Amino acid sequence: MRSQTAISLLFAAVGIPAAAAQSSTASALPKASAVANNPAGMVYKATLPDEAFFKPAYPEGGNVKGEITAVAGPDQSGVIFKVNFSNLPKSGGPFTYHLHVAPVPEDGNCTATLAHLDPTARGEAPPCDPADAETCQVGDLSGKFGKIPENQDAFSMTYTDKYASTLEGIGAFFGNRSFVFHYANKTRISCANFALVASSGSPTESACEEPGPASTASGSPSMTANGTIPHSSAPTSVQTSAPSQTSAIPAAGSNIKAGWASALVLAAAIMFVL
Ligand SMILES: *[C@@H]1O[C@H](CO)[C@@H](O)[C@H](O)[C@H]1NC(C)=O
Ligand SMILES: *[C@@H]1O[C@H](CO)[C@@H](O)[C@H](O)[C@H]1NC(C)=O
Ligand SMILES: *[C@@H]1O[C@H](CO)[C@@H](O)[C@H](O)[C@H]1NC(C)=O
Ligand SMILES: *[C@@H]1O[C@H](CO)[C@@H](O)[C@H](O)[C@H]1NC(C)=O
Ligand SMILES: *[C@@H]1O[C@H](CO)[C@@H](O)[C@H](O)[C@H]1NC(C)=O
Ligand SMILES: [Cu+2]
Repeated sequence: MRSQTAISLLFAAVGIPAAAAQSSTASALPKASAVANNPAGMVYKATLPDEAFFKPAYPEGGNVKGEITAVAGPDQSGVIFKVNFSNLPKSGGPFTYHLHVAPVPEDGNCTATLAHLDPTARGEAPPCDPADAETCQVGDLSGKFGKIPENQDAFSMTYTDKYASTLEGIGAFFGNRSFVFHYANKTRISCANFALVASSGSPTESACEEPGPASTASGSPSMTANGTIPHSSAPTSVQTSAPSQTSAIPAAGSNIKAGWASALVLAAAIMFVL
C-alpha cells in the first residue's frame, strides 16, 4: 500500500503519465499490459502435491487434487489457462487461487511463495473487478475468472488471461513461479510450482489436451516433452523484473522523460521486490 502510494507520487511529481494516470476512467488503479508475444508451444504446468500444506484441511491425509496448465494463446496473445481441481475441501469456500510471486521451496512451505504476482504493484485493495481485469493483480486468477464454489467435488475451467505471461524476462512471467490454493479466509491449503512441460513450436491445441497421469511423456503428438520435468530451474541470466507498464515510456516523448520513466520503472520494480 505504502509503496503503491509512493510510486504514484513519483510519477505525479515528474509529470509522466504513469499507467495509472493514463486511465480515462475514474479508476486510479494501474493497468497491466496485455502481452501479445508469448512464445508459442511453451506449455507450463503446476500440479498440486499429494499432501496438503494446511493439514487440518484433510485430517485423514490427502489434498486438493489438480493442476493448472498454461500455454500462449492462438496468436501468442494472452495465456490459455486450463484449471482442473477435484477432491475439494468440504467447507471453507468459496476457494481462491492465484499466481504467486515466488516458487515453493523444497519443503513445500506455501507461505514462502510470498504475495500474489503483481507486477503493476496495484496491491490487494480494492478487490479485483473482473469487468476491469487489466486493473486486477496479474496473478489474481480467481478474482478475474471466478472463485471455486464449495459443496462440489470438482472444478474445471479454461480461459484466456491477457496479462499473465509465458515470456521469460518480464514481470508478468509466471513460468518460474507458483500458484496457491486458498480457503475463502486466505489460509493457504496447498501450492505448486510451474514447470515447462513442453516446448514444441506447435500452436496451442496441445495446451488443452491432458497428458495422461503417468509420468511418461504421453502428451499429444505435438508435444516434445521427454518425460523430464525441469524442477523450477530458474534461469539466472534473466534478471529484469521490470513491470510491464512500459507503455508509459513511449508516451514520455523526450529522452529526458524516457530516462525518468526508466528510472521510475526501476524504482517501482525495486519497491515491488521489497
Ligand atoms: C480433470 O482431471 C481429472 C483427473 O485427472 C480428469 O479425470 C478429468 O478428465 C479432468 N477434467 C478436465 C476437464 O480436464
Ligand atoms: C480458515 O478457514 C478454515 C476452514 O474453515 C479453517 O480451518 C481455518 O482455521 C481458518 N483460518 C483462519 C486463520 O481463520
Ligand atoms: C515457511 O516460510 C515462511 C516465510 O518464508 C517462514 O516464516 C516460516 O518459518 C516457514 N515455515 C516453516 C515450517 O519452515
Ligand atoms: C522469474 O522470472 C522473472 C522474469 O524473468 C524474474 O524477474 C524473476 O526474478 C524470476 N523469479 C525467480 C524466483 O527466479
Ligand atoms: C530431455 O531429458 C534430458 C535428461 O534425460 C534433459 O537433459 C533434456 O533437457 C530433456 N529435454 C527436454 C526437451 O525436456
Ligand atoms: Cu494466493
